[in-house]
Amino acid sequence: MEKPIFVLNGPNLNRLGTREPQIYGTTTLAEIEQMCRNAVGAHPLRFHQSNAEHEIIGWINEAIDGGAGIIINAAAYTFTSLAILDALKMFQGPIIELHISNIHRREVHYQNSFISKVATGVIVGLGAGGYPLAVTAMLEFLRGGYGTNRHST
Ligand code: CA2
Repeated sequence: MEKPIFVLNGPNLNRLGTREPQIYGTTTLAEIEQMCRNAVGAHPLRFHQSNAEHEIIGWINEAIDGGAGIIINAAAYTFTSLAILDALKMFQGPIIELHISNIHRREVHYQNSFISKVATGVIVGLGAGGYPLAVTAMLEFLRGGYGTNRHST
């Protein structure tokens, strides 16, 4: 059995599609999950969302024990959570950080991502469409197509 790819979503992303469509679009998280499942094909996929830091850390721990790769939109925890950073540091496989909006053109408190310190690659500003792109890129990483190192630099 192949190891699953984990797609992890942080606080408030359960509300996607319900407000601020000019920033976050109109696609719901359930629709994003389906987009990821369409993109991943036969490879196993775990898709989760939580508003609780400890639950996200629990899934990262599961990935450490038996996951192929992690795609993570940690939402506001991106900029606050050393605990999530510490957990990701223990993961040996590729990590793709993802944001629906382009965090780099937003307010100053969205500028310093802890997760970028350990991410193999980053996708920002492509809306919900960033998720299937991240899944496709992850499959390519796992195939060794972008080199076998966890870090692309
Ligand atoms: O652009 C992203 O994906 C973000 O990770 C979303 C986070 C924000 O803190 C990051 O800076 C960028 C916020 C998610 C808020 O969730 C919403 C859900 C529904 C409607 C509006 C926001």
